Amino acid sequence: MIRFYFHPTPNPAKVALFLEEARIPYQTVPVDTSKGEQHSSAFRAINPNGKVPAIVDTDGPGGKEARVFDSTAILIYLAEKTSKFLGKPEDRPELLSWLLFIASGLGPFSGQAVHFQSAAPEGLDYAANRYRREAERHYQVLNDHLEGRKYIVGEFYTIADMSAWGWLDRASRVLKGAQDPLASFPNLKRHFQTVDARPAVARARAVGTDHAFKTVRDEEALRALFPSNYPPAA
Ligand SMILES: N[C@@H](CCC(=O)N[C@@H](CS)C(=O)NCC(=O)O)C(=O)O
Repeated sequence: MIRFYFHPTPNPAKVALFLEEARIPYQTVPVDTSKGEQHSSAFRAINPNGKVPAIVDTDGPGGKEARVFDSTAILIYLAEKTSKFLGKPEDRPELLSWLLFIASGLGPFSGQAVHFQSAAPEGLDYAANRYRREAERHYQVLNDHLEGRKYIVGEFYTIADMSAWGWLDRASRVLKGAQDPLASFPNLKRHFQTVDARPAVARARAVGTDHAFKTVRDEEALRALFPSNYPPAA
């Protein structure tokens, strides 16, 4: 059994998609990040970084319980465990390259673009522009790569496609104000639509909908989500 520590945000969404694609049994454990549940000592024992997603596999290597944190690590772990969505062995160098491109580039720059356009105080134009343009640059790199290709790696749908989907789903927030945010990236748009049409996506979108996550951005939420803005008193 997999325990899946979840909040309805892009990085957990990738893992929800994998679990639904692979049809492996799992139990969703809501972590309400706006209430600060990611900072509890019980959750930090599962992810010392205090972020979602994380999983606990009660049947990990050697039959022992294992924790895995960080969406890309979880995707690789589950793909290897199930031998699913890894593509061909000869495409592994490409798979790892694109997974890490998404994990260290497309994802974080998208996240910071959302933060500086929608959460940070007004007037930080330099930061907002930098992250938005870097997100666009990463979109362009992936768009160029997808020319003439259905999927990111080889001929098969892999965890790289799931990983990209998690963040591309938030393109309207990353490129805030754009009517059709992926219109300038036609290969990326086609790729997103291909993945988004999969039946497992609808199931992944339903994960956690039975839980009332906090949506209000009050003082508690701001302190929970952006603790570096509230350094402890010296
Ligand atoms: N590199 C990590 C990033 C995880 C991350 O930033 N998760 C966000 C949700 S998408 C989160 O937990 N935010 C709450 C917080 O930062 O306190 C991953 O890919 O899993």
